[in-house]
Amino acid sequence: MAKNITEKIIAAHLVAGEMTPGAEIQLKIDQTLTQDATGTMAYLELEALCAGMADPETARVKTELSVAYVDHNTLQTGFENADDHRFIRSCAKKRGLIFSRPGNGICHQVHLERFGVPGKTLIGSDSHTPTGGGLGMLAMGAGGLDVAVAMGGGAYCIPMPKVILVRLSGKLSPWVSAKDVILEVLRLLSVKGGVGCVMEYGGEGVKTLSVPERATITNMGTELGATTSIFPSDNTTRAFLEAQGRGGDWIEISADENAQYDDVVNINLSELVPMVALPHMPDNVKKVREIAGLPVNQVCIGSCTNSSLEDLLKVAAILKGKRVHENVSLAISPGSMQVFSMLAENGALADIIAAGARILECACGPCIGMGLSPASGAVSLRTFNRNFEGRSGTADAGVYLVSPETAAVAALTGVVTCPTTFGDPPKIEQPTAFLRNDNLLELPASEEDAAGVEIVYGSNIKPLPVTEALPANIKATAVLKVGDNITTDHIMPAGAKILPYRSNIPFLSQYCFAQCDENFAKNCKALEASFVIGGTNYGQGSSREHAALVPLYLGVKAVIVKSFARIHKANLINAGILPLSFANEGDYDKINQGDVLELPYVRKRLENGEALELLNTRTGEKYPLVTDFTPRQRDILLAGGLLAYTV
Ligand code: MIC
Ligand code: SF4
Repeated sequence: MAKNITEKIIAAHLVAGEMTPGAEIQLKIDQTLTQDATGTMAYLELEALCAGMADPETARVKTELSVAYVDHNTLQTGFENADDHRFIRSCAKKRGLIFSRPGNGICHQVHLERFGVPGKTLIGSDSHTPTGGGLGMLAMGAGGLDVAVAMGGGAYCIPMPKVILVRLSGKLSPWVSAKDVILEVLRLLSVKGGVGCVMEYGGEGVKTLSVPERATITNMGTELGATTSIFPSDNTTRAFLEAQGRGGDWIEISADENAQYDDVVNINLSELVPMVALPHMPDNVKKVREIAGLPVNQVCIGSCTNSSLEDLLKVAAILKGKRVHENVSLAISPGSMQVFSMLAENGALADIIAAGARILECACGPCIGMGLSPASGAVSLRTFNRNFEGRSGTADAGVYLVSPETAAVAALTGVVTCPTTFGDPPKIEQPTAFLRNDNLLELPASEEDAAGVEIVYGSNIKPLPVTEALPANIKATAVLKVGDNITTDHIMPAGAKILPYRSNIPFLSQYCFAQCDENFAKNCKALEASFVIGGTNYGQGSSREHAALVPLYLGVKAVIVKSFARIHKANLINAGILPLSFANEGDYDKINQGDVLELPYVRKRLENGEALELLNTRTGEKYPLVTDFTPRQRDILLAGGLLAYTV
């Protein structure tokens, strides 16, 4: 039978399950990646798994390749980050992973350059892992514990996705770029339009896009809620890998001629114009010209979406010989050491500096609120992928997501400007050979030496929260009721003040849901058990499992919502928190914050595969719940989480 690309890669990695949309499938994982903000937790979990093995001292990762990156917590304002990095480094050395040192770049950019392989599966403890789809990989974001299990050789379980074909025709006009393509897809489909789906790109337009452009699109496919996004692997992919000195990794992958799709979205690249996502959601998309003239205070160029050499060469060409507007602060973070070195070697960096840009290190930086928080009420144009309220570190700043071209032009004019009105577009050449310098990559200890490597824990690393087997009944208070599209940034914020404590759940817990209710942590602590009530697409955004582990620590027993985002639902199950959804969405309206709710006979009902119901003790009403757990998920929940189930 004719297959699309997604089906081909899934079929080649299927360990168990049926390839019917919605049914659970188990996939063999070839590669994993972690970053430091989720990595400390993932390696604590890996260590817990290793402790349960026959010889914990010599246990090694079982994947073809696993890389531990440090790119998020690079502001070392205290000992915490440096200690955590030392811990991750020691785990990498002992367990057989490559360690990418701080300064080497953002995990997704470096992985694309140095490690991604068409046709392979990759999971990463970061939601933008689908960047690898630009090379034709099946690359997915996951919680840290799922990544730890995959490192240990375990399969990765997901619901079999639907596959949506995004058929590209035509060719991008001058000044229009890959970011405008994905912003258009977001405008069409919204931040929940991709839930349960893989976005597979095809059509004649594909060959007009370079690998970094494709990677911009697959990276930000995450904002659709998609399981992942993927491009074919073709001659353009081959040329990119050859230029990276990795031509041997190339294989061709394309969809069969009569491949079937669950849906089709048609995009004519020739018709696109520069686009912008307005505050505070990536799908709040308009044409740049509709907001032209808006004064801009800050421009940030970088992040895993738009920090490739190609992006920054364009930016340098736009800035060359000009001066950043006096009202604008322009900051640029190259995506990797490769990009940074090449900009330096060919003189583009000098053009950027001369124009008045602030150069940041190769890291996530302002994208995750690590510095560069805008002034109060400021307008910040960013080439990033998320503009959630408060994520920049300034609650009332307006963050607008744009292409590097639109960002660079605004940095010069001081107002939002449609770049098509700015004159000749930048012309750049694709390199035929990238500069390769692996000085900041560390190889693991050999198998013989590994036993002698000591794992170094710092005092900021606190034990994982304790879980318990699912009780017979649960009675708890609806401690918080929130609306639609709640992000994991709402549940567990990031930013410079909090990120250093990613391995310290008790400390983090003070900030849980602070943006929605500043008393959340206090209220939870005063209760024995609590529930959170939410709307649709609950838990979208970051893959951080802290958004499950912290509520677990605070005594949240179940999250009851209209619908979930995929990774967060998996993280809740892994943490042993029940993720439940209303069978009738209208029942959401019948619950007030503060109501005492009950899940009667929850354990027995789950064991027997019976439907669950929620009793509201204030009104006596009973609300039926969707109980669509697979037998594996059920067993994990009964055991009190994935660690308890596995070890
Ligand atoms: C993000 O962009 O929100 C992050 C920070 O990269 C997260 C991971 C994290 O919270 O550490 C993500 O996207 O998964
Ligand atoms: Fe880093 Fe931002 Fe990319 Fe997340 S979205 S990995 S914080 S650059």
